[in-house]
Amino acid sequence: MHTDQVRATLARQHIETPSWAYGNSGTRFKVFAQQGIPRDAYEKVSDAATVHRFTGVAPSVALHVPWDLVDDWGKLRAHAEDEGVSLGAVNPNTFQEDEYRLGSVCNPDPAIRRKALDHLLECVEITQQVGSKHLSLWFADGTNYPGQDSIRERQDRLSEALAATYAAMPEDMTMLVEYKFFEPAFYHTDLPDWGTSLLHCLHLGPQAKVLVDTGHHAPGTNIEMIVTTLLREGRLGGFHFNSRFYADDDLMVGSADPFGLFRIMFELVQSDAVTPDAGVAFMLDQCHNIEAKIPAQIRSVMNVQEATAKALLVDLDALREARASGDVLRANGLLMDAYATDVRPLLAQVREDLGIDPDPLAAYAASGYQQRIESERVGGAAAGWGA
Ligand code: PSV
Ligand code: MN
Ligand code: MN
Repeated sequence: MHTDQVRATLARQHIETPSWAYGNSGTRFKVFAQQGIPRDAYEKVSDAATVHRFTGVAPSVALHVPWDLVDDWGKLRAHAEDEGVSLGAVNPNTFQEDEYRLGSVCNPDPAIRRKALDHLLECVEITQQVGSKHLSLWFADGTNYPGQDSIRERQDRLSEALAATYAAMPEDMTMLVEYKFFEPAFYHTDLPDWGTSLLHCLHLGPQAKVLVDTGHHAPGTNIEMIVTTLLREGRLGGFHFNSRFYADDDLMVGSADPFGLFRIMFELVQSDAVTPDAGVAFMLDQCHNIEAKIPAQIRSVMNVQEATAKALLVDLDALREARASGDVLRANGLLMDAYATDVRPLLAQVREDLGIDPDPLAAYAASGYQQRIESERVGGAAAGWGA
């Protein structure tokens, strides 16, 4: 692609940040409190808007309910608009109450399943009230021991809950169905992989799509293969970007395996799916346990941009020729050449095109925002986990 086109494409990218990245977080060993942490959903939205102001490509923020519960969703929406962002995917939470010990929508107890379904239906309403088009589902359901429950009946229960939720959605809403191969359940997870998610989505209808969280695969999984398979079926709903070394680490995307991120982006480029019009939602799903949160989100957005820029620079015409002639080394070399390109000057130009500072991290550091929130906000909230 010509550099001008690459610049224009990068300027149109849309990377959504998660409200939970701005709250205090940690591991099951310790939640570390930082200074200046948002005290409510309004302040989380303000922090997300700050990330957008310095990157130019993060114009929406995902919500988690009830972590982000407010009295008036319209008011939160207006606040977001005032801050120059919109409210994005709504993530229901069916994993943090005692009743959910044996699962939520797959629980053997019909009353608990009903409670979980009611929450999903409430979130369909909230999604409309906040002006979002994405309901994003992840379930902590599964079992710890063989024999604990019927895997098959749990699939039936899951299918029933998804169908009832889907039926309540307006036509312009997309249900994103996320999978994860383990944790918090350790023997089996009810939605462990893309295939199971896809089967449920196919059963539901065209408004149900698979969400690929890059941290939710076994080591060595070829994620870009999954991405392309779903793109071919028109069922790739979006991403939760993050990095992992060992488990669901939720580290900054592009930190552990920038080449893996590039390979995913290259598949998206070949399917023309990196800009919002392609209907694939780019979202971050990260927690910053020990690093400063707003700069970490800015860095993550930049990492996604860098991987995208490199993928856009692959010479597709030359690649087609190399592939057709069976020139394996040249084909691979074309990819590696693009990957080895320093795209930071190009991205600095993109930022100038967008009218923002070419160095987002330095500009944020110089802005005084961090000092202001640290002096103004006392008693910031935990992101949700370990609260
Ligand atoms: C838990 O694994 C998780 O990280 C999932 O990826 C969800 O998307 C996220 O939490 C928010 O519920
Ligand atoms: Mn996720
Ligand atoms: Mn996760």
